[in-house]
Parts: sequence; structure tokens; C-alpha cells
Amino acid sequence: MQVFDDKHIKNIALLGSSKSGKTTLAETMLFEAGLINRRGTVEDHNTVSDYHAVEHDREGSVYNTLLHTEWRNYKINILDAPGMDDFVGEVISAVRVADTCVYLINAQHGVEVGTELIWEQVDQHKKPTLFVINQLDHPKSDFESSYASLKSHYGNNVTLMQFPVNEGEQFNGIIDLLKMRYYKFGPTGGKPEKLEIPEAYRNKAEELHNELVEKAAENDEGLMELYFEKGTLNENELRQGLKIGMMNHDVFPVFAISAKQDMGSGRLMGFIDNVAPSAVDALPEHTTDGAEIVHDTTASTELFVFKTAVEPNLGQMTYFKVVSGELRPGDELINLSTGQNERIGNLFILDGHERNSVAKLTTGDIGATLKLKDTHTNQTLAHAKSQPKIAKMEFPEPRLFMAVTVAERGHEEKLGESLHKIAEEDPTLTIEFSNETKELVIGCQGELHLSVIQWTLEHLYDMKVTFTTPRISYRETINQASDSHYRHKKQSGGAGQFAEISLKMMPYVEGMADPEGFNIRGKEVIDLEWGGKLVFYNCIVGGAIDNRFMSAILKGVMEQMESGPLTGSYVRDVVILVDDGKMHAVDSNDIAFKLAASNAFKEAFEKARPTLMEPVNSLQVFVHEDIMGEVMTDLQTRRAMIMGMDTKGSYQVINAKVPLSELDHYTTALRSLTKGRSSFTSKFDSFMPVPGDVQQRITKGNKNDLVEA
Ligand SMILES: Nc1nc2c(ncn2[C@@H]2O[C@H](COP(=O)(O)OP(=O)(O)OP(=O)(O)O)[C@@H](O)[C@H]2O)c(=O)[nH]1
Ligand SMILES: [Mg+2]
Repeated sequence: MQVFDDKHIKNIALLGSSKSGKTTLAETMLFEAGLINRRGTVEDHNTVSDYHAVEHDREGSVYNTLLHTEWRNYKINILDAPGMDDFVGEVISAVRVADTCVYLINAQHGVEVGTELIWEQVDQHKKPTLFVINQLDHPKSDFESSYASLKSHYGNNVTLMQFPVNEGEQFNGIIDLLKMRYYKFGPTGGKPEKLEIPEAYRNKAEELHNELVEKAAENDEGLMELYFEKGTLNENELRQGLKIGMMNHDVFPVFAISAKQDMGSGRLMGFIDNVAPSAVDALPEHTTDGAEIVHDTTASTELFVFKTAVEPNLGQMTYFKVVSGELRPGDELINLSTGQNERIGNLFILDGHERNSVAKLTTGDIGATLKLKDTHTNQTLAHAKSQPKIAKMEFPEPRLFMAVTVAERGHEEKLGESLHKIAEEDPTLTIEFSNETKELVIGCQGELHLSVIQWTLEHLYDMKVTFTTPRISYRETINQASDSHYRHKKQSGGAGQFAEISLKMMPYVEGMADPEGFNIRGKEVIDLEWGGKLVFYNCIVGGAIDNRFMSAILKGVMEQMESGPLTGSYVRDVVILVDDGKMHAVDSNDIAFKLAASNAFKEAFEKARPTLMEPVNSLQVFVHEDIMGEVMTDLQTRRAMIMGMDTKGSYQVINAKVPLSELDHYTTALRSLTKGRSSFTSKFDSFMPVPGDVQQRITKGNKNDLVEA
């Protein structure tokens, strides 16, 4: 395999909404470059990129797959990312290591919700981006309105590079505004004839060419002067200006292609080779402290691990980008997170599951290796311990939580282990055993993500599992002050038990002062593991209860706090003052005081207008303005509080707070309500009191019915 230097390496991520044609374009690029001699299709399950069985089942991408082409002395590393927002984790890793984002727009739809969501990732890193309007051969293709929707979302930096001729089923040509040529394709696409621009298109092409020249000149003073002098720029000057503009997010060139018919992909690759930033001039990586890492092929080796995957029969494949220095097989590196040494075995360039060994990878290049001991996504491998760690990727909070149980008894441990292995490769999967509900709960991005996790458990780990809606973790608290007096007395043969307690209870409010009128002898403020506080005062006067019983009394209180009187949920935000009681010289002991405290707490709690609190999530819904009304109506049926709205192009962003119990299967509900023209993020916000009728319904049942609320 040829070794490429950093001036001849281009790292691109294929991004865009679901089904825009990313995988088809990747296949076409490999074909154009001569790496494959037959193009597979997503439907025939034989593309190089979608090689996983689960991708064949779905007929769509699930993983960020690494491929490459070698094209006119350049190596293009391609990261083909999935479009479905359930797989956003894979998009995040693709964007992170890409130097240019190749953003596909489906010409049937223009900018979609999926386009918008992925844009957040691109915009955050300000990665140079070009847009590709694809599917121009489709009968419903509409280039002009797709281009207009790009402009309305991403502004005037969106700049035409090409426009189509005979759009729709007759599509067979592109007018290129940089080359000022007409690229005419035969019926099977591939290499076009390069012709003079036909008369009918000449005026339009001239006008758009001038706009392109102006846009390119704007990015550089020298070019601006040249432009004023000559009234135009030549091809090389144009490339130079466009490159500077792309690097600054001031120019987003727009291409016109049909990936399926292999029309336009060669020209697109030519532009990537000649204009998109090479590894040597790409945006710098950063350390965890935010410092820029200087691109230096002679510096000590440093790698950023952006992905790991267990490949059947091979073991763990580790994907990385060389951030500085060079890497060779046999190099000894240190994992800066664990301090462990790692020896690099073979170095690979990947095309889906095809591996090719290489002798060296230089700064900016992307590759993979097998069988590292203990290295995971987001970690840095470096030559020396003193080198800086590279900033981590941040992944979103889960949007869907499910309780998981294994069909076969006795396989619980294996289930936990398997899930942890899957989570090592998938940073958007969380696993937690809830002490509260005694359930193993996984967090993921949505039903599709869940179905992939289920598929992986079944097919790769041989485990049949069932997912159910997890029980809701409620909280109990009080609304007014109360008191109680409880005597525990037991005479049974030998030693008896005696304890008497009098206590006051009041709601805890953040920042409240100590209550007045009490003789405070001790105070404990307990930050409860399940949120909120317990403030416990010892206000005993005249030695009514010995100090030595105080910890037993607190234990009795905590027992009730862990299993509240209303529903058995955790209790929070309560102040307790133990202000009187009685002891017996012989019969009083810790157990007696614990029991008395527990019962006194319960009595006082029931008199203090107890309320149930439910978890409430903050929700952000992205929805096309046309269907905003339906989404709002649906949110109202879910007891949502609308906090505000923003406009983003033709999309609206609704911010709301919604009880978790009302968000069951919201991913599916929203998708079907809006026919996929929407998305959302959701994360825990706070606990809030449940409405009276809901509380009545819940407290009438027992603990096991809580989920029905
Ligand atoms: N007519 C037409 N169809 C296309 C074109 N490109 C892709 N398709 C079709 O669109 C569908 C989706 O293509 P993919 O390549 O899987 O799209 P993708 O963007 O990779 O989709 P995800 O990975 O699921 O996000 C397939 O049926 C393709 O055949 C094109 O240029 N023209
Ligand atoms: Mg795909």
C-alpha cells in the first residue's frame, strides 16, 4: 500500500439526513477511483460501507464506517456516517476526525430535520463544509428549491459551484462554474464528456460564475486586489480563495450529483483533491486544556482514538487519527488515561471490513489497529507520559430508557457483561442498575438504537432479552409542618423494649435558617443520594433521651426516607427536630429507639400534607413549521409546560418541560405524528409535584403499579 504524506491526505465525513445517499456516494467514489470494479447497492446488501449484518437488515447505515480512495496522487479517507439521529454518536466521531464535511442534501426534500441536527455538530467544530445536492436523477428532484432551502438555513455563504442540466429522469449533465465547462454523461454515468457550455445556459453560467469569483475574492485581500485589477480570477486563484473561505466557514460550495447514476462524483473528488484542506492545513486538534496541538510530523507520536469495534473472529479494532508525529507497526505507546503501555501491531487502512496493512501513517492520517490491551474511545495514545491528552468528544444524554431482562434465568451476569462490551463501543449507550426500582436500565437514543442493541445481543452475544418501560422513580415530600409522638413498648418474657419520641417535622427549603424556639444541641445536614436534603436536629432538653440513642433515631428516620409512607418511593427535603421523649433504665436500646423514630416519622409525615413528586424532563423538539400545531397539541396531552420557542430556518424549536411518565415511546410517537420531519432531545430536569388526581391514582395502587401513572 502506498504511503501518503500529509499534503496528499484528505479526511472527509459523508454526512446528511437519512437516505440522502451517503453510502451510495461512498460506493461510487470507490468505483470511480478503481478500488472496486462493480458498484454494490444498499438494497442488495453488498456495498463496501454498509457491511454489518444489522445494516443489511435495516438497509441503512448504523455505524461510522472508514473507507478510502486513492485518486490522482491523493488519498481520501472517507467516513460514511449514518443519517438517522438515533445514531448521532457515530456522526460525532465522524465529524471529529474529518477535515472536510461533505454534506448530502436529498434533492427531493432539500434541508430536512436530520440535516439541521447534524449541522449542530459541524457548526460546533466549524469544520470546512461543502454541500452536495444528490439524487438529481430522481423524478421528484428539485435542485432550485433544495438550493433555496440551503440558503435560507445556512445563509449567503452557500455558494453554487455547479447546476444540473435535464434534472429528473433525464438528468445527464452538470454545468461547472469553476471550470466553466459542461460535463455531459452517457447513460451509465462515469467519465463525462467535457464540452462548451450550451448557448441556452451561457448567460446563467456567466452570472453565477461572477458570483463565485466575487465570493472567492472576498476571502483574501491579495485576491481582492487581483479581482479589481483584472475583473476576474483564474482557476487557481478561485481555488485558493474558495479554500480560505471554506477554512473560515465563509464559503460552503454546492455540488450537483447523482450518486446512484455515477454522475458528478469524479468532479467532486477532483475538487476535494484540489481545494478541500489537506491534513497539513486542517484545523488543529485541541488538548483537554483547550490548547491547540501544532501539526508536526517530526513531533512525538500522538494518536486520538475515535472509535473501537469488536469484529467477529478478529477481536477489538481500534480506530484512530494520528494527531502528531508518525506511526509504524511495532511502536510502543502509552495510554495516557490508564498509564498502560500498548504495542501497535499491524497498521491498517480500512475499506469497510477489508483491511490492508501499511508501513507508516503520518500526522493527520486515519487508520486502525487490532488487539490493543485496554484502550477505548476518547483516549490518547502517546510516545511519552508527558504529552498532553487530547480533548474528548462529548456525546448526548440518552433519550429513551428501558428496563432489560434476560429470557433465560441465570444469564443475568452475562447480560451485564455483554451490555458493558457493547457500551464500550457505543458511548451513547448507558447502563445502570437502579437500586430504587431493582431494574437494569439502559439509556439509548431511540427505538432504532434500541433495536440495534437488541439485534447485537441476540446475534453476537446469543442472548434473548426483553425490554420494558422502566418503573418511574417518584419522590415523596411534605407541604406543611406537623408533629408526632410515639411510644414503643414491648413486654415479652425477659427484657422488654421501651422508647418514646416526640418530633416536629417541616418542609426543607434551600437556604432556610435554623428554626427558632428550640434548644438546638446537634444538627446534621444530609445530602440524600436520591436528591434533596434531610436536616436532623437534636433538641432534647433535660436528658430526656440519651445522646447515645440519637444515631439509632436517625437510622429509624432514614429507613422511612428510603421507603416513603405514600408509595415506598424515596422521601426528600424534610427537616426533623427531635425535641422530647422518654427512656427506660433497663428496657431502652437502639432497636427500640429506631422503631419509635420510624413510626413517629411516619405519623408526622402523614399529617404534613404529603405529596408525590415525579421526574420532569426538559425537552427540545425540532419540527417543521407546517406540523408545529399537531406537535403542540400532542405535547399538551402530555402535561407539557411550554417554556419557549425559537425559529431556525423553516424549523421551529419548542422548549418544554414534560413529566417523564408522559414521554413513554415519545421517539416513535413524534416520528409517526410528523412523518419523520422532527426530532428531539430530552434530559432530566427536576422533580415536580404530580397533580392531585394523578397522585390519587398512584397512591391507590401499590408500588408495582407506579409505572401506570
Ligand atoms: N434516484 C436516486 N436514488 C439514490 C441516489 N443515491 C441514493 N439513492 C437511493 O436512496 C436510498 C438511500 O441511499 P443510501 O446510500 O443508503 O443513503 P444514506 O444516506 O447512506 O442512508 P443512511 O445511511 O440510512 O442515512 C437507496 O435506495 C439508494 O438507492 C441517487 O443519486 N439517485
Ligand atoms: Mg448510509
